[in-house]
Amino acid sequence: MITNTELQYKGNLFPGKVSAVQKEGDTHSFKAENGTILRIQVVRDSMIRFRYAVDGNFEEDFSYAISENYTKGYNALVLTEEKDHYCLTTSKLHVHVSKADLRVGIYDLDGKTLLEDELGFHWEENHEYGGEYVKMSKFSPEGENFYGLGDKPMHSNLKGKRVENWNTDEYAFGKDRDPIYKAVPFYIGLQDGMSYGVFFDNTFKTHFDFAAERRNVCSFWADGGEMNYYFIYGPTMMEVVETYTNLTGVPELPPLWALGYHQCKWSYYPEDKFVAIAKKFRDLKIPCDAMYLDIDYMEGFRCFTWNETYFPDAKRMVADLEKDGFKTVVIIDPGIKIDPDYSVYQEALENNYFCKRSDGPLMKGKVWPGECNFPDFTNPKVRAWWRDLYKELIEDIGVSGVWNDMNEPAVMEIPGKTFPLDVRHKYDGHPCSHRKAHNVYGMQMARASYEGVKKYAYPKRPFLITRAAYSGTQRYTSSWTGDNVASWEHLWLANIQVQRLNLSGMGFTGTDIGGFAEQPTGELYARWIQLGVFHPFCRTHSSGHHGEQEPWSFGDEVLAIAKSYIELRYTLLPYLYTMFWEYVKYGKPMIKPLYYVDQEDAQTHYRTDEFLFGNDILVCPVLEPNASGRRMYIPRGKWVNFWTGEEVTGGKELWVDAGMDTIPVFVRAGAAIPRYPVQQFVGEKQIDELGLDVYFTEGSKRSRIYADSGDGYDYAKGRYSLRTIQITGRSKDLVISQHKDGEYDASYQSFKVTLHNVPFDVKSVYIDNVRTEIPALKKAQQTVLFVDKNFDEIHITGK
Ligand code: MIG
Repeated sequence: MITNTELQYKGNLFPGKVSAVQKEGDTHSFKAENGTILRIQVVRDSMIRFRYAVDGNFEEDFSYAISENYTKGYNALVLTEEKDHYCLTTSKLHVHVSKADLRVGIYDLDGKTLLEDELGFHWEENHEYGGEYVKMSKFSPEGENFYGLGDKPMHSNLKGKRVENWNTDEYAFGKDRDPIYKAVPFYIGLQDGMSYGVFFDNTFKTHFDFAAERRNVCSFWADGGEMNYYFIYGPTMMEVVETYTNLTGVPELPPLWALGYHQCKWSYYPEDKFVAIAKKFRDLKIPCDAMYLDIDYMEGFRCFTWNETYFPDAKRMVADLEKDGFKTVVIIDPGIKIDPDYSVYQEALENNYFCKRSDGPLMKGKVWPGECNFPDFTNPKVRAWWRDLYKELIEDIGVSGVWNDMNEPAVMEIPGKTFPLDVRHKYDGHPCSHRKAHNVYGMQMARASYEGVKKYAYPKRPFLITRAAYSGTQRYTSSWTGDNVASWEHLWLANIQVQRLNLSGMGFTGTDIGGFAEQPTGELYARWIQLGVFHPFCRTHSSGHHGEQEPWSFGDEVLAIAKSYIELRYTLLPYLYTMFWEYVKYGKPMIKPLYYVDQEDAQTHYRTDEFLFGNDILVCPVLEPNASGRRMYIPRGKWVNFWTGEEVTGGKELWVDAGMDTIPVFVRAGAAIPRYPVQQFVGEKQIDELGLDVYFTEGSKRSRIYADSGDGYDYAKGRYSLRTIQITGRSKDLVISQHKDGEYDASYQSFKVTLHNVPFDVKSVYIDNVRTEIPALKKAQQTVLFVDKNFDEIHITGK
């Protein structure tokens, strides 16, 4: 393939002059003289879809990425004809199509350029497989920055990089290694205070060049399929990410326990070892909600079996653990052992569920069980069968969650470490080769698993985790970043990858805390868990043969640190649950990089380390050994050091003290942060009182608190509670008001309100207009009030 877009005359083909325009509903078709058709669909005023067919024949419109529930509809759509171009106008955008060559330009209503074709759409015929390499190039102005693209383990800002998407099992991947496990062909451009997104919904191997090859050109192309992309206008990155997430979907709310701490290692067998690890959590009073079984729990690595020597009575064990507050999560891989006596193998074989090579033989490859065949998860019948295989694990044995691994798919001893490209797939009625299905294989496996866990856990909520993914996989499962390494550089990467995945719609994500390969020093483990408790998914995991990796494996100092940070996470569960709800409801990323938080501040554009956890907690991990603190950038606005109470004004870089037991954390002035007591697991205690940490601000700010029963589906019938807390501060008074919505009545009856950084000595407190006596309240000292949870307004005045 000619990847060098500059070589336009060496085999690249281009559309010709526009000869006809046609309108059908929300879509305009521009037909060129040489037969190329461009279809422009206005999905929303701010989201335009572009599809090209070189010979006028479009594929049937089908996508695994797009959610069934995305928002469609526009306020305006007008076509006008100018001298040298056509212009489509919505209430947010102008789209120009050049009459001479079908090139596209997108502008805001003031005429400001958002994104213009350079060579625009072009293609090269693929003589080996048929079809085309479809290509697109855009001008990229000086100073443009690029973000997004899923799990790329490299600097947040992709400017100057060329990357590709092809799900790959990349054990111990390093910085800048590409591609790795996930394929998210979505990027965000940021120029001149304006953000837009491009989602190239093409499951073939896709490539992106962010002004790497040529300074002022950004290009993307695919090894096959259609040039089919969505342009998403901001102008804020928040709108871009929310729109992309709405388009590709969100998960359902997870069970609350899934937001607790999880412990995993590739060596937790047999039963007494597994159970002893769990027991040690309780003995040491380190909160933990989930314990994982890796591949050794199976009989010879056969999916849906148990090794009865190691686990003689799985049902009893799972029930015992459950009594002690632990959920059991088990791994399931795609490779099915070739074994005529194994029922899963027999069923798949009899029903023709395995993938085949193009000439007919079954796709065969070695994985942990030895030689395997592989279900074709792009066949809906296979997915239904796979779903039902979970009955025993979930309904009978009582397993609560499923971990899908090796689903890139990964195969040993085959060049390329995956299926050969000729392997055939059903692709839900659009039969194709592995070239097209590769990047969705893992997603469709996770989807089938999700349907199984959901069906058999009902009315409880399902929990899943996957390694491979394509855009939209977040609808079914959480994910982790794969086989990282116990190194400081990987801690830096872990932070970036979770931020990046959050901007790529895949928010429920974490890393193997401490590193999967090799062994962390105690200090590295401590620094990693300090970061990991601020990731939506929080699990320690490591390979079997690199030494122990539990919170207590590194001596007392590290144990105390790990315990206190896991406890901190448990106290923040109501805050974390609320941010998850905002993700599900609005598509808001839970983790927000600084360039997302304040795109107009150019200081943020190359920042990698600082991020917001939810809306109001600023976190910046320490990424070096022997540090007593670090410099970090504080975004604009007023912030309070979580540990010291010191107030800082942002818009600058600061030194922040952070000895080994401290990670820099700041809370936004005006925030109201709900807090739970420490529990050893979700549901251990009845919550009698909800903590509410209120941080004074001059002016006004709102926070939300979402709650429901934390599992099950009652919330869908209105049994949730949504509180909006508004803080309004002036020099001598502070008003905390509450708006309530929903029918869920939490167990707690009162709030324990802690006031932080109130700048005056308190004279009086009125709760719903009734004066309340508070013992001697002084400025700077934390004031604590106990208030009925249904209060409407607390009014505090100063002397
Ligand atoms: O080839 O199941 O990324 O988390 O512990 C290794 C064993 C297979 C890779 C996963 C890792 C898991 C391991 N798996």
